[in-house]
Amino acid sequence: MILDVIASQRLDSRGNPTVQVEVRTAHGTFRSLVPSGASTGVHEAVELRDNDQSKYGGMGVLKAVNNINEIIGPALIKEGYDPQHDLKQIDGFMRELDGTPNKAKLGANAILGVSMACARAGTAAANIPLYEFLRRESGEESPYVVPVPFFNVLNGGKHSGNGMAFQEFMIAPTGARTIEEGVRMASETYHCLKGIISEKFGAIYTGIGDEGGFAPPITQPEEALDLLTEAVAKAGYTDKIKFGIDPASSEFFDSKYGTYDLGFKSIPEGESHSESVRTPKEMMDLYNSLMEKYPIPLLEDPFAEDDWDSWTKFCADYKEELVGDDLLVTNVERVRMAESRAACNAMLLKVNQIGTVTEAIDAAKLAKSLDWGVFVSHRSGETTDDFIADLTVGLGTGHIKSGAPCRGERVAKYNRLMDIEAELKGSWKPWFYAGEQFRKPEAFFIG
Ligand code: 2PG
Ligand code: MG
Repeated sequence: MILDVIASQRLDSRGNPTVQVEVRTAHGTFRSLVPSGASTGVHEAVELRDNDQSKYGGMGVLKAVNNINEIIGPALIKEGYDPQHDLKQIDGFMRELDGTPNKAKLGANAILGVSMACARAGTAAANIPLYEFLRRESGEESPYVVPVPFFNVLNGGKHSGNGMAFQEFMIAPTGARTIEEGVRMASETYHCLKGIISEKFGAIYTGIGDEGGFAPPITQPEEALDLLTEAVAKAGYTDKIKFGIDPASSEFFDSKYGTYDLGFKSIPEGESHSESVRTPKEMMDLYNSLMEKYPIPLLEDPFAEDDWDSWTKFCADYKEELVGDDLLVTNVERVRMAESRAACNAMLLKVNQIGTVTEAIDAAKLAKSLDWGVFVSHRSGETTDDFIADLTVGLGTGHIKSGAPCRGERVAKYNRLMDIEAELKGSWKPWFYAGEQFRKPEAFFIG
């Protein structure tokens, strides 16, 4: 039984307000903190902001906080839900209470905070770890999978101030045997990268972007991948660390002309675009040439959220993992649309894109049933809440991205994953580190 629900306004990793929720039951008080994106998809559930310019530049979340304290909390307590068994009903009830298709009335940031805190309350009542609770919620039965972490070590796009259009260049220790080893490999590579950047561009360029990655003065994807190649070699992990890219291309798509502007961060004054405008065909050629030259088993959002034709064309003979983020927004309806158009072969999972834990689980289950990969993700505006680490293990998705191996809100997730791995090691439970099988970890076990 829920005894109390208390929401407060706190800060996220960008220094913007976010929602904190505390749910009290007979088993204790359970807290959640809600993340927030910068390169948000237009089809995402609505994050309610106060728009009161006199406070926090309009970014306050007191409306969402009040919606919890005055509407959601009292209604949930009255219904008498039991978080241990009723998480799906709790989420469904909040959805109905909101009444809009995108949680615009009460705010997805309000609803998600309550949903996450209720999951933790249910976990405590069941006296099991959170990943175990979420595993039960999702009906997962295969062996436990410790995911491959994808570390975003070079930040561009909306996440940094350099001229790089592509948002994320990630390193993935697929050749590690455990996540503990993978984290060490990534951390060592990260420090090698810092040294290389310092040498090439000067120490002033070792400052970091929103997700803890470096943001040196580069503009071309090849420059980024060459830096990564050099850092990986210097650390001694060639062939053991692979790369992932998230251009987050919705951010530089011009829907009027159907083109992509790779110079969108440095458009000359008075102009509407830079000199680096590319057609979808040119983007496809660019991606294909990068794939040929570097080990890149994962590409996310290479095309904009509604540029369906390009997705479909590119996916047709694409062998690696093609992840839909803005395209799918963790929404079962968008996943079905993408399936019918054969637009991608993996789903990015961000809990705040859809706004409840059980809807995110449903989207992951649907994606898995289509034989797609599922890639769990943080947001660029994060908190120290490590919920998604447990979610990844609970769902057995095989991979997660949580930024660089640096900054408290990023490493909170990696540290929690190492705790989970240590716990699994000391248990009777069958488990493995996803490694090269991060796309479809079940295949590892089936053989
Ligand atoms: C993304 C994310 C997370 P944001 O595009 O995948 O890395 O960025 O949270 O800004 O949408
Ligand atoms: Mg993305």
